[in-house]
Amino acid sequence: MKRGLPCLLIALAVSLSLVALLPAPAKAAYKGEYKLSVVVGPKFPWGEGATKFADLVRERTKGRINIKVYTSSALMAGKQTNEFLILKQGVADFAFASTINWSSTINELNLFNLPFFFPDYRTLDAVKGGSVGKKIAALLQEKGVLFLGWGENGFREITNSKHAIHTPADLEGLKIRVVGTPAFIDTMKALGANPVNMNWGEAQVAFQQGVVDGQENPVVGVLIPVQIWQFHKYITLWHYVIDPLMLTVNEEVFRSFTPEDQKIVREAAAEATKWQVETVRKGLIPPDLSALEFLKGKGMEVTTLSPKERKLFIDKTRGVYEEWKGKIGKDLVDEAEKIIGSR
Ligand code: X2X
Repeated sequence: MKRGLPCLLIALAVSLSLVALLPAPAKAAYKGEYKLSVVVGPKFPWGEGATKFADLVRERTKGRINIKVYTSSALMAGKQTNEFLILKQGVADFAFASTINWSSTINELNLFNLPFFFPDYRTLDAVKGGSVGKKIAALLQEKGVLFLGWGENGFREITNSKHAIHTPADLEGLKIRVVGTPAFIDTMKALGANPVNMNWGEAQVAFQQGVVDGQENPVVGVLIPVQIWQFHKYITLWHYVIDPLMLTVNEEVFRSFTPEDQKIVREAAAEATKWQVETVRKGLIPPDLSALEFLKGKGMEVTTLSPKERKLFIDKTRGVYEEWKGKIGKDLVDEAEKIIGSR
């Protein structure tokens, strides 16, 4: 028994030294911080969705993947249409991005900029969740960006400080701020407005200073967070364009994660985007129209277009629709048209 102990100690020492000689188990080289880009501020449902995703990932990977959310276009010095490039180049690792801001780089995303194309949430969900959505995800992947989930900014409605808009004639000559994406300029011009393109950061100052007469953005996604009633009294619910968000990651970054962590990232993305879409639609779907009531309570005059009035806008922008259908690719638009049904 007494001779057993030294033998055991020797054996232990030998095995320990062997362990020390073995190479460390393969471990992914993770960064201390992963950057997630968002165009708007942290208090918008869009920014909150990004934070929720980052928190879920950090918590479930026990801090292995530490995502920091960079709001207000901070990673691209305010220039929102550069966001896809900074993600591709690795300046950002993740982005929760609007299709609008990426559409000048990825032409097919102009599908969502087609004027008066998506009539409601049902058709939007069918397009995103079906073959067209898959094609868009594949397109991004071809360019080195992995799609993780659809969020939403919302249907974009027009507000202004001058008068109620019922017909295209009411838009005549109004100076309207739009994102620097060609399809928006074309649509506004076709409607007789005077479009001015501005980055989001400058746009908020322009509303305050009355440099523009109006703008277009979603009610819960943007107009309530920026308290648009302080600057514009009139809003027309015309649903002219939908603004989906895409939660995405640089593919190389994603591949550097272990399979276990990749699964966590995907699940967190599904959860955060589901929550974000629900949040941004709240108060906008009958019978709960509390978001619109809220705007009225703030003194805004809310105009809903009759089908006849809406048709006037559709007719005026038909040329833009056809032109952009050609630019986007007839096949993709045909496929979406089929899913949507009649326009
Ligand atoms: O700039 C806008 O209007 C905004 C915030 O909605 C987008 O980024 C598309």
